[in-house]
Amino acid sequence: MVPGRVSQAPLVVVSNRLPFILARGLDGRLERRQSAGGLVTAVAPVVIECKGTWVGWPGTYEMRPGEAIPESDAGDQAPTAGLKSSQVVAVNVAKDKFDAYYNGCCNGTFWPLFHSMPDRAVFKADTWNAYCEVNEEFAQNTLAALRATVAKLDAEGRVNVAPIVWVHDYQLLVAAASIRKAAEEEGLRFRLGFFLHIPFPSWDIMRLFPWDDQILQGMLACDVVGFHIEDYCLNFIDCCCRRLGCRVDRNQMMVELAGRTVHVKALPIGIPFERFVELAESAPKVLKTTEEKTILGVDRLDYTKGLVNRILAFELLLEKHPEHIEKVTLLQISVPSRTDVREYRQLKEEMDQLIGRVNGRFSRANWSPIRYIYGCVSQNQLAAFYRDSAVALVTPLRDGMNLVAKEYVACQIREPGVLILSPFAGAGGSMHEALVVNPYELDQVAETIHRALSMPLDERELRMTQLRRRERKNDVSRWLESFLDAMDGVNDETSLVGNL
Ligand code: ADQ
Repeated sequence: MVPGRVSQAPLVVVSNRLPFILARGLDGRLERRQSAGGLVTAVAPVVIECKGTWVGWPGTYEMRPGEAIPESDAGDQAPTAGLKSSQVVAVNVAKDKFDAYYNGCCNGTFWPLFHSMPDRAVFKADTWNAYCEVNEEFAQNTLAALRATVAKLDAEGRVNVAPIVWVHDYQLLVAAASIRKAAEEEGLRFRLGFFLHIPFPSWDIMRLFPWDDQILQGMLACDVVGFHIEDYCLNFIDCCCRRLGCRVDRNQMMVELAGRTVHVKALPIGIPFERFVELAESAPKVLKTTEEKTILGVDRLDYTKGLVNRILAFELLLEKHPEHIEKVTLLQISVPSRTDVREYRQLKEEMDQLIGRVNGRFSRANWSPIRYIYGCVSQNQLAAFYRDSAVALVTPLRDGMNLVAKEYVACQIREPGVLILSPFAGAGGSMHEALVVNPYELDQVAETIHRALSMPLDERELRMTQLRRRERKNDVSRWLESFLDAMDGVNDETSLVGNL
């Protein structure tokens, strides 16, 4: 929560998905189903308190025109329980169009491109058109919410308060352009912010996308554009300069377009740290109490997470250091993701085969090297896995931030384990006390696991204490506060004009 300020300006949050999923129950009525995640946990209470609105896709194609969003059930414990149906706007899109937008453009084009894997990206005019159309539908729904918000503020006599519209992530890169244009024409008061949860690539990668100028213009329609780390900010500023010819200030991180100044901010996301500590304190043991050590991996099953390399590196460890056989297990927990997309189904098959091969090669009568859970685990179980694992392997090939690294650290409440982290995750830039390892260098990964498994307690404690201190301080509430601070700075007189 961000005390003392949330009542000042209502927030209109716009994200691809609503903070809960709607589904039809057995009685045919729509019901809310909880969807977990740090973002929802942090942002929903603020939207509730400032009487704001959440605009997003409801997770179903079955909503009938005009059908009401259900209120939450009595006794609902979810962070969204206090979010009234009047505070929720469901963006309904026909299945074919949504499929072209979401599976086609968002996950087939932008996901790989923004993770600097252009060979996996598909560039197609029809999925891009669907993307623009769906963004336009989000924009129109957001405008309706903004009009209602301004009218309410006027009725309350709060005529100086400008609502904050906060657009999230790579699914909605161009929505802000329509929101600004219409809102300005109608004379609505508003401030417009954007946050990208994935990396922003260099100009060399971005320029491969045939309509890159529209992406940049869409993002520049905001007053504040936020990224996890400074590298992504600088990539964005560079693209604006080279593609659109904008005047930019790399020190102040500002971009000027058509006389308007856009503030570019590094706003590293955190986790609800204390919640993970509480979970770790109360969660019952889930791992066997033996001498065996567990190395843990927790990821969505996604090719950016470096899962194949991770298994190969673990195989190499067993080959080069057979003393770990029967002493160490790799527990890989992979939540199914984007199973409608071919590449994700192929990755699932590749993982199944690879894990089968390694287990076939090294298993003994009472021990297998890899335990593999393909599914979601509860927050309680997750906290126990984190707490009781000797090593966490967080080795993405590229990742905007990576929350798993932070959650692992939060759960180290007893004898601390060791975090092994890729420098290609946003988190790699600040979690300095982790063992940093290049996931492409398999030998090095294997040696680093070996080092982690034999690290003395005092070194583990020293590293973990510092990691925990930093993550506790920079938790998700602080991220939210920094974003709201940045939005409050929008009305300052700072401008690029005269600064260059
Ligand atoms: P993701 O790519 O989804 O997020 P990440 O940051 O690691 O990646 O978050 C995953 C979340 O899912 C974690 O909170 C984790 O606990 C949970 N999770 C993963 N596997 C699970 C399982 N099997 N069961 C239960 N829970 C599981 C995107 C970007 C990231 C960025 C975040 C937030 O890709 O780089 O850090 O958004 O901005």
